[in-house]
Amino acid sequence: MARSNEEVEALLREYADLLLITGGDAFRARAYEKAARAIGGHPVDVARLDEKGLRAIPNVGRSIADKVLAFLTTGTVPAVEEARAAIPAGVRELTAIPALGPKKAMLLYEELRISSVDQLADAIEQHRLRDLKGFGPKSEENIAHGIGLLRAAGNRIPLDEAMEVADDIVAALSAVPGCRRCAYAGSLRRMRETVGDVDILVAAAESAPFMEAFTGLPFTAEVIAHGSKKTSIRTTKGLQVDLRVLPLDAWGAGMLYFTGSKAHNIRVRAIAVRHGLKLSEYGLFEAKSGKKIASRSEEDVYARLGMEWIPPTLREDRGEIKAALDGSLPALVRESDLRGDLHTHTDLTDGLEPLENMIAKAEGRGYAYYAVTDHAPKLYMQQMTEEKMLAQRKRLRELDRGRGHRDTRLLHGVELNIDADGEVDWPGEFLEDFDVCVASVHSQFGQDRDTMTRRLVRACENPHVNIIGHPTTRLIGKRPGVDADLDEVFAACARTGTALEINAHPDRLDLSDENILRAKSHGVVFALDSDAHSTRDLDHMRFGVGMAQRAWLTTDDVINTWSLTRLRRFLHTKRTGGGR
Ligand code: DGT
Ligand code: CA
Ligand code: CA
Ligand code: ZN
Repeated sequence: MARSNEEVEALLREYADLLLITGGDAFRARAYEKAARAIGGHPVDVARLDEKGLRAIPNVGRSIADKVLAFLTTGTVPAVEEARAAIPAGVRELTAIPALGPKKAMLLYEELRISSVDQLADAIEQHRLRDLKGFGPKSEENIAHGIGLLRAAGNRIPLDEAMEVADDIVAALSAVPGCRRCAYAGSLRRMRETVGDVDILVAAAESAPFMEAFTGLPFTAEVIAHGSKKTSIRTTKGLQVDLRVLPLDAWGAGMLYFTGSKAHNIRVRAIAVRHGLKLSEYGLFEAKSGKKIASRSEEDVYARLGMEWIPPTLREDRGEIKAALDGSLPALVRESDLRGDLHTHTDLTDGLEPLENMIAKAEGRGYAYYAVTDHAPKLYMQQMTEEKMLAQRKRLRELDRGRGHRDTRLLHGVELNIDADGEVDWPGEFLEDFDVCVASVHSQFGQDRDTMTRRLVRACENPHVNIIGHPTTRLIGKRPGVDADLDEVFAACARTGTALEINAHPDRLDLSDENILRAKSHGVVFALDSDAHSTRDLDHMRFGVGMAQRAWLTTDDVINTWSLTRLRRFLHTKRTGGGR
């Protein structure tokens, strides 16, 4: 399983943070961070590797490999334990606040004995930070804003983390004898971008064996409530999971009820009432006689209310009930509809794996085409040059030529940087030889609304820019989206034939479902991209598909579900001034 890679990644990241907090060598800390990223994205389970195998991972040297081995064999690493002992846990917690680096966190602890987010919020309220060296009224304001963001994310968990836990639990409970059905419901089944708690349903005659198995799971840290109908636990990562066991005959009604959303349920129930019926988690009943009419499957229940079955991603009371009654639900885009990925990286810039690995994985996903879009030079850390780009293109064209006609066609692209004025890295003469150009904001996120709007519109007006990457640049729970008049940007995209990205990385999910809906109303089309930096990241697509479905998108709206011929025509039309 990939879990040990993740554990090692978390450990090395923690160590890097601890090094920085204690004022250690920044270069060394960065080395640990790079190794953490490489191991987190490594396709092979590190628990299966020896010292040599570990050191073959990029950015993993001897001393790091030794620590990883110690961790995998003994569960602890002395150097990490020492660093942990030197710093109160709360100080590291402070570094989770956007706008607060490790050095400042340590200073706050040393000078003011602040070791929790709550204490820090109090200190800001009392203006106790502004007199510290390196702080001022402005930094108080920034940190207060960061605390607000952290708290707004609340205890909600990113979609991918919740999904992983849920998949594991469903697998474990499905193996318990007597299990007739097992699935997750709730906001996770609806693919909301964050999840409050995970809701699992089991259909079985007896509940006790499932409740036992559930509370005995290896990552169950705490049992919150233990009953025969419902049991709740908290995982070691702090996520709450509710398990409900119901009779097989009530499976459909139970799934419908616990999938929600609450607003959807309320509307469905109102329709039941109009038919003289009563709907609960146990089934659909005649109000007068109490006779059961439907309960076994969701399809049955919806059908008896005169509706088509409604995909869970639509169940947000955004018009889906009316559409289901009219028989006009959209044919939602599915992951299997995707014919390619138009935004991916390799180790030529900040990706973790070479071109060949990324392509092999793309083939494995059955793509008809695959674009490599490494970073352009204005992201200075990546040290891109025209020569490197051209060398990559040459290599990619060779690989593409040496292939059969059923293989994935390779496209050479680039991820440009939209600078403060809306210009991009290279002039048109250089850009016109790329198959596809993504352009994204990677700097100066804090520009005022007018400037940011003009900046994005300008990028859309560039005839070589095909796709605006992660359009708002938000990081869920960490960084808000940029301030811009999005309606104006969306209108510019529609006018110029520029696609907007639905970035499927679970930290981004950018555009969000609501913004996709708004953009669609302007007539925009979308590119659903992984923005992969490793082969594993290519599988993030499912989360982007969730957002697209929540926004009612069909294959007509998503350019990378189109045939290569249609896609090329779309890309070409803008360049030749066709617009739309
Ligand atoms: P979350 O956990 O905050 O991400 O969101 P949900 O939607 O998973 O909410 P949760 O876990 O509280 O409840 C799961 C589903 O159960 C919810 O989507 C709809 C249903 N449900 C819960 N409480 C009520 C209620 O009071 N009325 C109705 N109609 N449905 C409810
Ligand atoms: Ca839930
Ligand atoms: Ca729940
Ligand atoms: Zn990218």
